[in-house]
Amino acid sequence: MVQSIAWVITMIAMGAIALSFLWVAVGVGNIVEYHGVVHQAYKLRKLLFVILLVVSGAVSATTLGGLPYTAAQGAGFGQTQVVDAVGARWQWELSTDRFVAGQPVQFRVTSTDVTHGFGIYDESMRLLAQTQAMPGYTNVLTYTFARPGTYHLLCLEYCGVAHHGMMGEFTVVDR
Ligand SMILES: [Cu+2]
Repeated sequence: MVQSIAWVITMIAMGAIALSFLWVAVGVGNIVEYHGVVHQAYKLRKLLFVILLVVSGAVSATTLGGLPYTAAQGAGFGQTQVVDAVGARWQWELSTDRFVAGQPVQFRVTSTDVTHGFGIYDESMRLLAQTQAMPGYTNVLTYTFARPGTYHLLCLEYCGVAHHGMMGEFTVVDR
């Protein structure tokens, strides 16, 4: 749903840019007085700047709350399940691979060699959450699985020849 809205907005914006290029291309032969054009352009620029401020301010204010970070922190029901997740070429190692649905899981993600991308996917291979697995550093990612099932881990950062095979999985059970 959000993706299709973003798609439509992108297409409209790209259409507007294409039209403005077309407008410039068509009018390329017209010779006009410089000062008049500059004055008009500056006025238009001010107007566009105000529109940009209003639109981006409104979009930021209404969408920032939808970031997964906020959701993860707010999902404080039940006991947090803590798991160490270690990436190493080319596999994932989890200290636990069984979690309870509806209770937050705190992934403590790191790597033993190079930087990997720790991506959590559901059964239909939809990306749910991700963070980086970095050597010498632990990233904490909290996610609450709403439904029981088998979830998949994929590496999201190219890490060598067998990167595509760097997969893992875990199970979420009903409480
Ligand atoms: Cu990789």
